[in-house]
This record gives sequence, structure tokens and C-alpha cells, in this order.
Amino acid sequence: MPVYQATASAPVNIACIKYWGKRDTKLILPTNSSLSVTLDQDNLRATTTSRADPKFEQDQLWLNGKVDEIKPGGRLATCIAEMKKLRAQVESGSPNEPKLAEFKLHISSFNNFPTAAGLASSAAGFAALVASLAALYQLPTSPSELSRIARQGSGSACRSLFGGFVAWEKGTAADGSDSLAVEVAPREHWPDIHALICVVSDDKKGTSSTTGMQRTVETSTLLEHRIKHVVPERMRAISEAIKARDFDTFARITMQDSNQFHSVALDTDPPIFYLNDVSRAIIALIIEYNRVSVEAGGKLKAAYTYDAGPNAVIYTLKENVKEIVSLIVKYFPQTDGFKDTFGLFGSTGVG
Ligand code: 2P0
Repeated sequence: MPVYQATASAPVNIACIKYWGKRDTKLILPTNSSLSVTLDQDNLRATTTSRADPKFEQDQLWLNGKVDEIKPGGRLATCIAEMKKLRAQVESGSPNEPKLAEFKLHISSFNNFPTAAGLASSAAGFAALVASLAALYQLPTSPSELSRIARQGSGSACRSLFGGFVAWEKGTAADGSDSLAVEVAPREHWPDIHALICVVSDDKKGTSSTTGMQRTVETSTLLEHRIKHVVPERMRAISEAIKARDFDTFARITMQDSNQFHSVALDTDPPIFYLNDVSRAIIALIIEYNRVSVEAGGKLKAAYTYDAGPNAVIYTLKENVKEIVSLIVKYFPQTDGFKDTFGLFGSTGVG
């Protein structure tokens, strides 16, 4: 009896232009396009093994070794059903193919990032799930097509199907068929860019992204302005900056968009606060670091960005990594009293 099994892994991505808000919560269609950098480090990945077997009685998932529920009609069940549908299409055209779409699945997924990294795992997790099923089912499907399915697991997951610099085009179709991830540039295009992840706190966040962003959609007037008048131009300009390897422009837009994302969170009723005092102190440090460079006739050397939590990601060029790490360690020493609230997780090349 042949064994039908495949393993795939997918990395974490960090957005420069932030996704925040859905126009369709079931299909996970965003209110604006977004753009991210996929981190290219072995210890920031989810790895998923999927196995199909006629002897299995039900679809079953293990997350980090523990059984996890596959809720009927939930996001996971939707992704699995969509992948089975694609496999069934392959089988209907080739009668000799084994009927894998009819077999139940056992899926096992591990995140290898330290819990202290405080990084969201859903993006890497759903991307790895979809990639492993695509391999198991031997689907002739492009990463963009797979991103349409990963998106229905968690919006940001669609961007983790590509390495390098990735845009999630919001699309306009009501069925979500054009809401896909596309590659802006491969990782090799700009190997000098690095991301430093500064763990300010590994507490579970107060307001989940899913609930927080819908509260913003319902109550923030600033979000409307952002969607219509800000993001489209930023998407164009940052894509151009990436293509031209223009770090100064890339950094400026990345910081502006992090600031605006946290502004719309604050403009939500009741307001959502993701940054804390340490996050704000890191912002001040990066602003000062850039000011010294610009006043000496240079350009921006670093960009901070924050997601739905207090941890900082600092983008910089390879030549500045050492200097920034020593500044952070100097101003945020990891003394005993501070150890739990601030840790430098590491530098990760994206190229
Ligand atoms: C992003 N975030 O673009 C933004 C920036 C958080 C802040 O994508 O509801 O976990 O599963 O689609 O993907 C977090 O949102 O939300 C997120 P769902 P998701 O990376």
C-alpha cells in the first residue's frame, strides 16, 4: 500500500504596509492592499506534514504535538475543503490518479520559533498547511493561486507563500478570486536588507487582530481616509523603492505606515493600544539614530515597524546591524528586572 504524505514549511512575514480591516469576513477580503517582507531564517518557520489514508476515519490536526479541533465551517476546514476541491479536479481529468481527495487527512504542524519571540504564528501556519497539501495532492498550482486559499485561513498567511518582498493585492471581485499575493521582488534582489526582532513582551496580546480590525472597520473614520487616500500611493511608492533598492524611501514609508496603523487602532472605539512605553522608547531611539545620519548628510539607516503588539521589528541594511544591536543593548540592557520585558531575539537576513 503506497504512503501518501508530504511535508512543507513556510516562514513568518512582517508587513511594511499593514493589512487592517476586512470587507468580507468569511472570505477574508481586505479593505486595503498590503506589502511585507518574508523573513528568511530557519528558526522562524512553521513545518507541516499532511498524510492521506483510506483507513483514517476523520480529518485530524496536531499543533505542536497536541490534537487541535478542526471546527466545521471554520477557517481550517475551509482551507482543507478548498484544497480537496482542487485535487478532485485533477482526479476527474485523470482516472488513473489515486482518489486522494476522498481520503481523510492527518495533519501535523510545528512552529519552531521560540515562544519568547512573540510572533504571530497563523501566517506561517496556514501557508505551510496549504503548501503541504499542494505537495501531497501534486497540484499544478502557482503560489499566487495557493495564496487565495491560505488567505481564507488567515489574511496575512497569503503573503508567506512567497519569499522576499510580497504584495497582497486586495482585488475587487466579490468572490475573492483576485485577492492574491504576488511577488514584488525575490529575496535575492536585495540581500543586504535585514530585520531585527526586538521582543518587548511575549504576553498574549489584549485584542486579537481579527476582532480588533473589525472594530476599526465599524468605528474609525480615519480608516476610510487611509484606505482611499493613503495606501494605494504607498503601495506604488514602496514597490518602486524595493525595485530600486532605495532604503531611504523604503524606511520612510515603512515607519509612516506603522504609525498610521497604530493611529487607526487608537481611532477605534473603544481605542486599541498595541504599543507600550518600551515600544515608544525604541521608536525614539531609531528616530534619533536616523536624525544623526541625516544631519551628517547621510540617509535614513533604520526603520521600525510594529504589528498588533508591542514588539519592534527594525529593518536596516547589513552594514548597520552591529551598530543597531549595540545601541539597543546599551539603552535596553537585559538586566534581571528587565529580562522578561525586553529581549533581543536576533537578526534575520531576508536575502
Ligand atoms: C499585517 N496584521 O499586515 C497586519 C499588521 C497585524 C498588523 O495581518 O483575521 O492575523 O486572520 O485575517 O492575518 C494580522 O492579521 O488576521 C495582520 P486575520 P491576521 O501583517
